[in-house]
Amino acid sequence: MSQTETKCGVVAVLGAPNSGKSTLVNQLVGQKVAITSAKAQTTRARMMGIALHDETQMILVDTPGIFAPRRRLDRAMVSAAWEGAESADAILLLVDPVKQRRHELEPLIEQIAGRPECKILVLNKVDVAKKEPLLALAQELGQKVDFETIYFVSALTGDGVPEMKDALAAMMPEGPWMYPEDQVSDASERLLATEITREQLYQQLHEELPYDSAVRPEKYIERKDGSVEIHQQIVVMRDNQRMIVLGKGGSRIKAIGQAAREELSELLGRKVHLFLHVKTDERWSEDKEMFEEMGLDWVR
Ligand SMILES: Nc1nc2c(ncn2[C@@H]2O[C@H](COP(=O)(O)OP(=O)(O)OP(=O)(O)O)[C@@H](O)[C@H]2O)c(=O)[nH]1
Ligand SMILES: [Mg+2]
Repeated sequence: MSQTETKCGVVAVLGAPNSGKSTLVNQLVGQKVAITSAKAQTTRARMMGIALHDETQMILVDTPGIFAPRRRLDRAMVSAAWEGAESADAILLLVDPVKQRRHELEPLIEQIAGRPECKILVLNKVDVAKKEPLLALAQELGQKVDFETIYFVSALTGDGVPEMKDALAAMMPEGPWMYPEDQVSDASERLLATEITREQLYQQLHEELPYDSAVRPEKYIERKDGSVEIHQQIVVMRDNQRMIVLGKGGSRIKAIGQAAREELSELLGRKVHLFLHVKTDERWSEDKEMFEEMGLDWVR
């Protein structure tokens, strides 16, 4: 294909925590590239999913949900989200019409209203939302921000997503593709592997534990038989959290490891040997090196 025929652009996905941004990015890419969970603040760093549509390549920037930051980690997450929007060809503002999360949505709307990029409102989760309040919400938000268009979708079921993808592709500028045709994300396998383990922490642990933990890559060894041996460290803040992650007789860490290993070997298409170690480090969320490893800037 000659360069003049191809199109390539950047679509930033912004929204309050838990609005379904990562689910939508996975749906647009057509496979899982970002982890999701029922708990808010799952995505920590900006991540790119790459979607193709005929001659168009769309770089979808999945961002951490925007909320009022308290810890340094929160501030870095929110700053990463805004950076993701910088000079995008389109910004999708994703809203969960049921939960809405007004305290987070309102300030976000205010900031987005003043941005120069093309803005699109996406009301997500239509599979669980009632129609009338949905339309009222669309109208209300449409008065606050100059949206180019409004879409009603379900990122989970895929309802309305192909139509939206068509329209987004049509908006992308002409230009050469930025990534090879078969690349689906900007994350390495090594990084994806730590994210898959972190997804299990969100699924299997409660209260503050997922927020107080991080997963670091240690070793990634290609074995001669085609399988891969992965060692990771789960870092928590306190010793009692370490005990919870381990579980009775190591039962919890075993379940986390098993679920992560199964998912990973499916995603990577080969056998995975996963070794998890749990470490207590009360200062990890104030550690510059950890931030860089996670793909976050060290913000004040
Ligand atoms: N019913 C329904 N649930 C959805 C839909 N889209 C996402 N969800 C659910 O909403 C929850 C949050 O989804 P995520 O994709 O992790 O949300 P996010 O916006 O990336 O969240 P953060 O990364 O924490 O900011 C998960 O439990 C998803 O399964 C949808 O269209 N319908
Ligand atoms: Mg997310």
